Amino acid sequence: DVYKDNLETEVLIVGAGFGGVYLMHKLRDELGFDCKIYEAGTDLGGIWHWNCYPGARVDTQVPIYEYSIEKLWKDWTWSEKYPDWSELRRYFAYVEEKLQIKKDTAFESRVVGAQFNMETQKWDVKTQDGRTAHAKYLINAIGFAAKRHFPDWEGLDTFKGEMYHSSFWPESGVSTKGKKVAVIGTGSTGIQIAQESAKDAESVTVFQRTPNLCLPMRQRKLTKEEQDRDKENYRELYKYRMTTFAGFGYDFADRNTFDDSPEEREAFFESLWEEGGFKFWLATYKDNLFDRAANDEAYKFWNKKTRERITDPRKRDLMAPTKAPHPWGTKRPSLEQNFYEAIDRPENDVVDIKNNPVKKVTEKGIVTSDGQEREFDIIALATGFDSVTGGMKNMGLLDINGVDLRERWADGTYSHVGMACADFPNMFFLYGAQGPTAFSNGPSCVECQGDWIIDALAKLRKENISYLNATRDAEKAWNRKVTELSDKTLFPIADSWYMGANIPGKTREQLNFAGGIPMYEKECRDVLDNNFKGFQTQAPAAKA
Ligand code: NA7
Repeated sequence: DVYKDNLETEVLIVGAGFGGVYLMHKLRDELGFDCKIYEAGTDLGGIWHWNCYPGARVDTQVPIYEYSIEKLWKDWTWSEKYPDWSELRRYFAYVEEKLQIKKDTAFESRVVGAQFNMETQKWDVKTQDGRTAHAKYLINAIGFAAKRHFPDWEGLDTFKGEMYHSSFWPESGVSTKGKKVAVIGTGSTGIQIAQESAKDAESVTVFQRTPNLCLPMRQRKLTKEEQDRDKENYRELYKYRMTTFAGFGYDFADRNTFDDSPEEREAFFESLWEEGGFKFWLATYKDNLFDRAANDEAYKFWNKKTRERITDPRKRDLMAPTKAPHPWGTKRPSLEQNFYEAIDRPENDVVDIKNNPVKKVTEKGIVTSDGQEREFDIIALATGFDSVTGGMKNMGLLDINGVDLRERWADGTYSHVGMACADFPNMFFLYGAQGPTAFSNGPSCVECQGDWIIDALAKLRKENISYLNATRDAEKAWNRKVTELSDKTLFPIADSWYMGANIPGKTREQLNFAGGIPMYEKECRDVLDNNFKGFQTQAPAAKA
């Protein structure tokens, strides 16, 4: 019984999203490990279990955004190129049908504490409702958005209308029909909520601190016939996916911005724009994220294309300012469908809370610093997450000396290859700090890191190694590598969650590996091929 107190297991995985389900399947079904999952929610799906706000959908196209496991893609058919949350939940139900993950998963089991016990050589793990588990290996597969972020505005809890954080949207749905809707934040989530609500709301008001430099999604229906035909190439496609920088179905062009004449450049940008999705970001000139002058060309193109779509001059200057708020693509662009046209309509609005910040929330609505009160029926908080590190810092992980990871990472983030931490022996994590996380397609990233963890466990078993602990030196070296890679790019210029700059007081540093999936994979393989380079493989007691 996976819910019992004092659960004993070889591997305990925390989280049943893309990462946790992949690990469970491979470790249990292919390698014969005894595996259990603790999941805080009530179903599989990770972020797609939590996300059900209006318009929630993935902005990476299928079949790139799915498992490469053949028995999962063979007979599965999507209805749209960019599926919404309900279809992604159906996909996870199908995954369950094929893989039977749930029989080894304890839901409503939020981990609130864990420490490696040097005597038993096992992890002791505690859940919020007081159960314990003991496992030789602990794997955190909690995603990069496990800790919500709320604004610290005065009066936030006095609002009498409906107010929800995007990842805590009521399952039963919230009707926006005929309502006055406020959307706080312009990340991917805020853009999706705003454009969806604008279909039937009386008005939608977007509170914008930084404009999102959105790209056209070019959503379309997919037929079964075309998918069946394309499936002949899926094996090749999934192999190719791992050779690209971001684990996508395409990669950067092999030339720089100024290798092309202005006319060629315009035509190239135009073709990427027409194809839609992230092409303008991830299939563009290879110097786009490295060279400011090159990047300015991309911004100019984006700016011209977007300004054309907004007729109201004030809204145009706010949502698509002539001067770039940050280098193009250094904050995550959202894929939109008709966002600009929707907000341009007279009943809708955008409020500049960079220059006119929110002063307080009242029973009726939101007051900005200029004293104006706007009244709303619904406030959607699309203010994001303490991304990448917040989740793991919030689960009571203690190192072998009793120090909480929260303190270990207080002034900077340290890991070995973005999957292990010093003095957290036999613990791994994926889709988190210092991995390719934010710069890659989720399923590609978890398969790349998951395969490494799986191979590491198999090697430990084969070589009879019972204790694996990253060294502090290895962590320092990895931190340096992550920083150096990022410093060559334009990413550090922007105040983004990539840089930890979205949370007040959080250390500003690059939280993601910016070298791309192939380079990352090579670094990680090097560790395995060289006898766990950067790890101690004997417990201190055993040494004595
Ligand atoms: P994001 O991308 O972190 O966006 C959060 C937005 O909320 C962003 O526009 C922030 O403005 C804004 N924000 C955050 N705190 C405040 C306060 N206190 N006041 C005003 N505005 C605020 O989160 P999402 O949920 O949209 O997306 C998360 C990821 O999930 C996304 O990138 C995809 O990978 C999927 P800012 O830009 O910092 O000025």
